[in-house]
This record gives sequence, C-alpha cells and structure tokens, in this order.
Amino acid sequence: MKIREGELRRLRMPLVGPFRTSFGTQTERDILLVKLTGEDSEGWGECVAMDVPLYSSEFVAGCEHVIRTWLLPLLMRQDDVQPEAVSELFAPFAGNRMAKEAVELAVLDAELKRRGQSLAAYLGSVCDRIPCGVSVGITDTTEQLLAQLEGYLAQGYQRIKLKIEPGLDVERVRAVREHFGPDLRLQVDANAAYTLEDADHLARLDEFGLILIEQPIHEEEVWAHAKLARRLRTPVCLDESILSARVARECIEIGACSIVNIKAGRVGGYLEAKRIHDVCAELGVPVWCGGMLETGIGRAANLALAGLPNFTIIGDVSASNRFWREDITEPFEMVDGHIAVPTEPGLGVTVRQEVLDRYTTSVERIRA
Ligand code: OSB
Ligand code: MG
Repeated sequence: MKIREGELRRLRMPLVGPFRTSFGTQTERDILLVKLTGEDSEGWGECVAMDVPLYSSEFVAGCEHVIRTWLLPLLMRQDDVQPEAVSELFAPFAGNRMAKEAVELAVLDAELKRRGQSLAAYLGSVCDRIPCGVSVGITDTTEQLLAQLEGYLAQGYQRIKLKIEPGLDVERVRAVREHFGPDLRLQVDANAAYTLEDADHLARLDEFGLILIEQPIHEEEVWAHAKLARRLRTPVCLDESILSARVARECIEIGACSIVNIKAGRVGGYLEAKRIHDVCAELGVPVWCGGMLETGIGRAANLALAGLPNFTIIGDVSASNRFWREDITEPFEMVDGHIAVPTEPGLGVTVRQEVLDRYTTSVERIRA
C-alpha cells in the first residue's frame, strides 16, 4: 500500500468523572488520532500518550511532533507499506513508542481492510468476546469508593482494579474486601508510588487474596521488583517497566514479575504487544490487557489483542461509557460482563465524523 496522505487530529474529550492515580488526576483527555489514506483504503490509529508526561516520558504534543517530523515523512517515502515492516522502518528512532504505535495501528487498519481481515483474526485471537474489568481511581473517601464499586459490579464488571498510593492502600483494600467478600476478583495498581523500603508495608496486602499488585516501584528499578516479589505472597505484575519483548523476557528471568500487563502503546505497537504475549506464553507467565482511557479506536484494537490465548487474567477492558458520555465510534457495550470482539476488517469500527468534529481542536494534513 502506498500512503498518499496523513492526517493528525487532536481532540479534547471530557471524562464522565475524574480519574485519580498516584501520579495525578485527569478530568479530560487530550487525544491524538492518526488517519492514513492510501489509494483504496484508509486507516485510523490512536495515540495513548497523556497531555503531561506523568505516566511515562511521552506526551501528546511530543508524539505529534515526532509523527509529523520523522515518522510520517519516512512512511510516505515508501512505495509499499506493510504493517509487518513498520517497526523496523521506525527502529532507527529511539523510544517514542506511543508515537510509533499510533502510526502502526493506522497502517494495520488500512492494510487489513484491503486484505479483508479483522485485526483479531490477524493477531490470532481465539475469543469472540472478552470478559470485562474496570480500573477504579483513588477516591476522597472509602464510602465513595464502595459506592462506585457497587455501581460497577451492578453493571456486570467481573474484576476490579483499585488505584493505590501510600496512605490510601491497606485500609482501602481491607474495606473493599470486608464489604464485597472473598469472591470479588480484586487487584491493585500503584503506578510506581512505593520503594523497596515499603516491602513490609506492602506485605500487609497479602492477607486480602489479591490477584496481583501492579508496578509498585519506579519503572527503572526492575531488580528492586525482584527483591520485593520474594517478600510478598501477592504476585508482582509490571506495567511501566515493560517496554518491549526483550525487557519482558529479562524481567521474568530475574523474577521481577510473574504476571505482565500488556499495553500496545507503551511497547511501540500491536505487533510488539503480540511478541510480548508470545514470550510470556513461552515462559509460562500469564498476561492481561491494560488500557489508557482509549476511545473506540484504541478500544477496538485492545479487544482484538485481548483475545489471544495467553490473556488469561481479566484486563482493564471496559465499555465505552466507563470513560465517555459519547464515543467517536459506535460505543462498545458490555453484555453479561463481556464485550464482543469486532469482526469486520481492520479495527472493525466506524468513526462518527460529526462527533469527531465536535471534539476536534486541530487538524493537520501531510501529503506525500
Ligand atoms: O497504570 O494502568 C495504568 C490509565 C492511564 C494511565 C495508566 C493506567 C491507566 C489505567 C486505566 O489504569 C485503564 C483503562 O483505560 O481502563
Ligand atoms: Mg498500570
């Protein structure tokens, strides 16, 4: 496929409610979309970078700059672009994985539409629907947290992830356990808010039967995670630290984690995400699909990925209305605690132009 035109579009979309993590509170999302047009096909990609570099070093304006200045011009100089060649084409540029992922996803969508194949079938999905979990932000009070969980469980969510931070951890988890009982599937995510010094404190979570604790320590301290893992009964899962299949293998081999959160944006694309899935399967480590407050575009791709066979832990796969009053594609709805995996070619979603235009703050077109 020859790429004729690239479109970079920024959106500002309000969240249905504030989302607080140990690194900050979000009330809206600044989203970058990439649209690629070839001779007979077009495709969409979503960049998951946040507007401020708090979760990782990438941020949306930086991704836009990288895509506009280096990635798209290089892509548009190619006579034939195939999704399998994109990551190698971009390999000379260090890092910038979220920028690369957005472009690769648009190539995948456009090319798979030409091939008449869904992203799920292409990646090797074995499921037609995915069980739903929800990531729940830190609340001001325990009562608010319990009320929110009541609501999510009534809707059918099958697993709860609680964001935690020092001071809002053990007692919150205890309250949730006491209120909802031992059968609730429960895990926590610290977004790197602790250090190895907190090992004894974090071991107090052991009594609550958590599925896992996600990224307790700074992303660069993988050896500290290995030492922590030996002091906890709760399995340690890594998110921010896992930047590639290579890193995933190393982290597993040194014992830094026994479960992996896979987010395509964090690792540079859905093909690298699949490679991480494969490495983890080879090493006997279960994986689950993370999320980054995606619109229907990124959500469709996550559903396709989450259907791979080693996604044996319920992920942050939630319905469109978890974050949005109105989605820019047809909304993903949860039925009996599951969301159906799109089956149409490519991402299998249609962008609603009228909704898109209402949330758009800027559009830039780049021609070959
Ligand atoms: O650490 O998993 C995380 C959202 C933004 C940045 C980091 C994380 C998250 C979430 C939300 O937990 C997951 C979702 O999109 O449902
Ligand atoms: Mg996380």
